[in-house]
Amino acid sequence: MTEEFVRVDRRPDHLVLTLNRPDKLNAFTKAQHAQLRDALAEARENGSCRAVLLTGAGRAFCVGQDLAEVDPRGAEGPPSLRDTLAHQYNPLIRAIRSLEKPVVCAVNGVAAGAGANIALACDVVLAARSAKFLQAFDKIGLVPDSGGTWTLPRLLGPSRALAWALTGEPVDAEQAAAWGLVWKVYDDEALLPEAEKLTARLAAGATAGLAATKKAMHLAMTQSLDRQLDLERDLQDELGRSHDYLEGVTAFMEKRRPSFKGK
Ligand code: T3D
Repeated sequence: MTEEFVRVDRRPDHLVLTLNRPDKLNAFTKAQHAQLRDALAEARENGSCRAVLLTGAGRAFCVGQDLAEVDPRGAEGPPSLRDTLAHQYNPLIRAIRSLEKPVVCAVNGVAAGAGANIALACDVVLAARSAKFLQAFDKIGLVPDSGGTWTLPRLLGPSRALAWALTGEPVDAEQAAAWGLVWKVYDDEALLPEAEKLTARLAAGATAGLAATKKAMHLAMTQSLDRQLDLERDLQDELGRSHDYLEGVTAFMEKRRPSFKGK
């Protein structure tokens, strides 16, 4: 039987994906990457899935690359990190960013290296009070990857982002929230129930509107106000003809809760 390095729990309208190599703090291997890619493809293709929750099993969220798998001391010399990024980390970040459904990340413990930057690529990041974030790339002579050099200056500003990456200092959950890296911090035992609640709420939302919001916010990082105003006009034009817009306005007028279909 194939080992389950990513546990997939299928709820009626969302998926809960749990990185599942707790004895190695959920460090990424090729096999774990492949399973996460498959799970995200399922999330993309399955119309009844309207949100995703990503978390980790055990005391860590994820400590990035499994360094034993890419050990440069092996007989064949250093592995091609170009290939690792091109075939594993970059497609993963692109899959999270381009998914037209909200991705919630529940950072249940330490998030290091690519593990930190994968968490920060998600749409809503929640953290356990005991969680900590560290870039860790400085310790092994690499550059922050998994989108870190793009995401961190945007989230933190260039000065703080650079100092964090250069020093490799851990940032605890409260500090991460104060810096705007995470949305909310919960006591450890409350994190998963709260993350499940939020994911279910998002899954019941107006999915097309949420997807358009995600797209617009990401594009805003690289576009002028003029282009962004045009984009908002175009998205609103399309969404204004959707079932969920009609339902949302009707529910408001009728003073009841809307029943969105995600269309
Ligand atoms: O392919 C490429 O390299 C390019 C892509 C790079 C992407 C990256 O993510 S590079 C960054 C890789 N990550 C790291 O450098 C983090 C390394 N880990 C640590 O610094 C520490 O483990 C932590 C500070 C995160 C946590 O420390 P602590 O004391 O809580 O736990 P620990 O005792 O160090 O680790 C527990 C176990 O997990 C241990 O295994 P053992 O000895 O009990 O069998 C440890 O070896 C293992 N582990 C932790 N991190 C990794 C790992 N095993 C493989 N790879 C790891 N990254």
